[in-house]
Amino acid sequence: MAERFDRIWHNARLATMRADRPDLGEIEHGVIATRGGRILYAGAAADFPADADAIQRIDCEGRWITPGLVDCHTHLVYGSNRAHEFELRLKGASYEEIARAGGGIVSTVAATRKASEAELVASALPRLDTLIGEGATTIEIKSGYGLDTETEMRQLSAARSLGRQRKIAIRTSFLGAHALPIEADGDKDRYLDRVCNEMLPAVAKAGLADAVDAFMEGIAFSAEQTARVFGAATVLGLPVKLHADQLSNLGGAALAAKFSALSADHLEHTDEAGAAAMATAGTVAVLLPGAFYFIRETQKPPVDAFRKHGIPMALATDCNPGSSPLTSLLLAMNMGATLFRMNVAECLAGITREGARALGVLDETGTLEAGKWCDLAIWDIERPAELVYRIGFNPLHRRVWRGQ
Ligand code: DI6
Ligand code: FE
Repeated sequence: MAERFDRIWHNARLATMRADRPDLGEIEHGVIATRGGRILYAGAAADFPADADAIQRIDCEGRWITPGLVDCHTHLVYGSNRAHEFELRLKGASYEEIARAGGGIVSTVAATRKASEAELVASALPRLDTLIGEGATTIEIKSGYGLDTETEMRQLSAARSLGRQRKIAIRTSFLGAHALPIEADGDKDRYLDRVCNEMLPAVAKAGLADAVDAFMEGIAFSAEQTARVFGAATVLGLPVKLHADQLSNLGGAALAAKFSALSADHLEHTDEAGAAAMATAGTVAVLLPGAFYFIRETQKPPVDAFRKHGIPMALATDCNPGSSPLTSLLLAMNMGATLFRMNVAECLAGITREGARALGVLDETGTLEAGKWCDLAIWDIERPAELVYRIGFNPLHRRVWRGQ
């Protein structure tokens, strides 16, 4: 008996984003068939039985289908916002000055500590729904606004809860080494003792983190301090990733590579040696043009060096209240193109295949391929470049998560 599919999308144009195909891996006359939430077929209509049986057949009327979008770097869960600091910056204060004056990350920490888990979930939902409204099917969410065991765990637990309240896959990262809490009184090493010996083991034991992140920067933690956190993560079997070389070059890319990090993120100040190390380690470069734009950086990440070394480039929102209050992957692509000169294929791969790679979930999602989850974004567009070219326009027709 011929197999029966749950659903078949036909009369579609596919941007499969397969790594083994050039450009977008386009298929002009395409079909996708799903069963049990997985893609069983994504390819040319000519190679698919015209009379295949399905519970539901959907005529896409020539619309484009891409993989569901992946936002591989967000700080989506936090208390309050920092619009008042934005006003200060408009009067001339810099992001680093505000941070050094006790504002910045630690002001969000104070608000996050005051918020209950239900409040954190409620305030994050509109941001999550905005991402979902553009076709996101997988997003990463970091902690890092608690800086004590209880609040870090509450943030991560809120992130997991978001994944139960919406049809989306959530990957969490523990970012205890994000900033120094006020009560640490300037003693970074003693705070990191707590991160490594208390917070990280508690988070790991509760199964609240899929990865461990750190902020390596003059206003945050040094290479040596970051290495301690990564060492502790490695002992617990958790993969690492790094906020690297965002405001200065402290060798973050190379350190991330040394620990075989899934990704190194930001990278505005990364040099050739850092890029070469990432290439050898297979570390993904996650570019965050929203933060570059919002804090009015001028030094761009070395996209040409990443291309030369064959380093996969992802794009993400970095959604956070201080340096990137951005909830649009479509706008992140436009900025990746306009500010960083990434091409259309790189931008689209950045929020699909390479975002999935940066989260270590490329075998599950990120391209249209048999065996993966059936995560789709169906678009009312004539050509894929429209997704990158428009500013503030959302042509999503339908989003499909795990076949539904
Ligand atoms: N780098 C960033 O851009 C964000 N965190 C980080 O490590 C900023 C977070 C904030 O300002 O609240
Ligand atoms: Fe970030």
